[in-house]
Formats: sequence, structure tokens, C-alpha cells
Amino acid sequence: MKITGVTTRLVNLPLDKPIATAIHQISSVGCVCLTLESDQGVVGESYLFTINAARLKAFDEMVRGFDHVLIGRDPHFVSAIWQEIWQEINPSGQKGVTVAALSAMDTACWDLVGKIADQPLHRLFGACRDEIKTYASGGLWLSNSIEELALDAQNFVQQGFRSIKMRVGSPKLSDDIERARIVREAIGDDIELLADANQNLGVKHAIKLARELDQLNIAWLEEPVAAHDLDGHAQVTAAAPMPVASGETEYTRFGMQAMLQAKACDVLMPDLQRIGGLSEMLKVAALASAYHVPISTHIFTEHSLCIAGAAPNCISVEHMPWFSALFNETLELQNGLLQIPQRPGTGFTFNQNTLDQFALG
Ligand code: SMN
Ligand code: MG
Repeated sequence: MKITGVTTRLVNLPLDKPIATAIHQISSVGCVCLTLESDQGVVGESYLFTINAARLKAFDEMVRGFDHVLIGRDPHFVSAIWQEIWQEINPSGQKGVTVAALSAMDTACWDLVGKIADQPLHRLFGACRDEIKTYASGGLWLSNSIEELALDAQNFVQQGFRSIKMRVGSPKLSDDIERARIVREAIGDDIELLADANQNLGVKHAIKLARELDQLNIAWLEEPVAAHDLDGHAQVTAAAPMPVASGETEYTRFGMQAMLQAKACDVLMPDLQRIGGLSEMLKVAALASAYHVPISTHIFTEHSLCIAGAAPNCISVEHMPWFSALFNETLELQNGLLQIPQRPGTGFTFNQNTLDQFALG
């Protein structure tokens, strides 16, 4: 089997309305949608994204710049392909846009491998489960009013979610507490509530916030301080009554190893685009397990399900609906659990109508 073509299509998917976290303003997600064509007729697909489609063409250029590594190759040699790209990006830096391109190539190769075997990827990786806990993440933004917060939260519960994530990280600690109190009141005591500060706090502020949020039974505090401040992360992790989750902003097993060694968090949150694709995600799950640290995947809901199905220490998958229009297939929630697809490859295929409709000129 050989890869015969590497093509990309750029789209810009608008959000229903602009939203904000403590550090992001987001009105759309721009995606580079990658297709690997093969001599067997089947294709391998993956995507990467940037907030508001910022500098998306640089990412596209980076992906297409590795076509010489892929064309003519057997996608089963995905480890060799990973290693060659890794070596090639050494002078440019093994983080950021280079690793995003590597991730996209790796995930698309695995999708091809699964499709040619006619098997879902979690079964090829070695399956451990067919469903996984999830939490609703596409709401409860810092830009939401108090009224919107309560409504969003109730809507998620009505949709069947048993866990939801709200954004915190406001400059005023009392604002975060008040907003969390409103959400807790709206959902009652039986629904799990998580809080994401998006790196916007100092260590002492974060510890104070953690202690107050604990009174509202917040089940994790995410990215309390700057992502690169591993020592600050470790201080918050040691002092916070609830688990600290972090890792979405780090790259590859090397970045994750540094976080684990620093005891920077209780739950590691690898992101498929930043980690180096499905190959590296599996390695990071194993690495974290050696530290007795669970993982919870960051966004990329559809394409992370095969990891959840194969990594015993994966405790949940973030449910982010921003990218669902890219796919013909839909996510399936049962009793608050996402079903891991039994379809071949990642189990998701690009919806060509969406790629046409939202094409970026
Ligand atoms: C987040 C995800 C994607 C874009 C901005 C912020 C957030 C999360 O940190 O974990 O969902
Ligand atoms: Mg986050």
C-alpha cells in the first residue's frame, strides 16, 4: 500500500457567537483539513486548527511541506515517517507549527491504516473500553453573563451530560466564585463541575481560588498559572484541595515528561495537535501511567476517542462541539458517556459539503 497524494483544504468555521476565555477571544476556528490518498482507494484524514484562522496558511504550508516524506510511502511505516519528520524539523524547532504538521501527518497515516484493515483504531492499538466519560466544554465562557451561565449549564444537563466545564481566571477572585456558585446552583449537587483558568492567575491567587472553589465541589482546576511555569504549577498542585489538570499547551513526550517530573499536575491533558499525533499520544499515556497520573484528552473530541479506547489511564475526553460540522458522523452520548466508534480508522470522515461551504479563500 502506498500514499499517492497529500492534499489540504482550508475552512473557517464560525462559532454561534464570539466567546472569550481568560486569555482568548474566539469567533471562529480555521482548520487545515488533510487528506492522504492511497493506491488502494481509501483515504486517511486529519485536521489541525488555529483560533480565528490566524496564520492558518503558515500551518498549511508546513503540512504540505512534508509531502515528500509521505508520497510513495506505506502508511504502516507510520513510526518511520514520524521519526523522519521529527528529524527534519529539528533546526526549525520541535514545538508549535512544526509539531502541528507532524501531528496531522501521523493521525492521517493511522486513519489510513485503520481503514485498510477495516478496523477501528482503538482495536488495533489494543482496546480497553468502548465508552468513556466526557464533559461538556462548549459553553460557560468568561464572556457569558450570569443569566447565560445558568442557561448553558441547564442545557448541558438536559442534553445528557453528567459533567461540565466552566471558565474562570477572572482578575477578581470574587467574580469567579460568584459565577461558580451560580452554575452549581443551576445544576445541583449531582453533576460534576470543572473549572479552567487558562493560565491567567498567579500562584497565590490560584491557591486561594482553589480553596474557595472546593466549597462548591469543583472537581478539577485547570491551567491555574502560566503553562511554562512548572514550579508554579507544582505549588498550586500541592496546595489545592482538588486535582489540578494541565498539559494542553505542552508538546510531545518531552514536554510531558518535564511536567510529570515537576509534579505540575494531577491530571495530564495532552492535545492531539500539540502532542505529535496519535502515535505520540499513546506514548504519552504510557509515560503518564508510569507516574500514576491519569490523562484526559484536550479538545479534538472525535479523533481522541480511539486513544480513550486504548489507554487504560485515560479518564475522560473533552466534549468540544466546534469541529463537529467537519464530519459526516456524529458523536454519540449515552448515559453521560461518549461511545467509541466501531467504524474503521478514527471512525470519522470529512463532510465535503462543509469543506465547500466554509472554504477559506
Ligand atoms: C480551550 C480550548 C480551546 C481553545 C481555547 C481554550 C480551553 C479548554 O483551554 O481546555 O477547553
Ligand atoms: Mg483548558
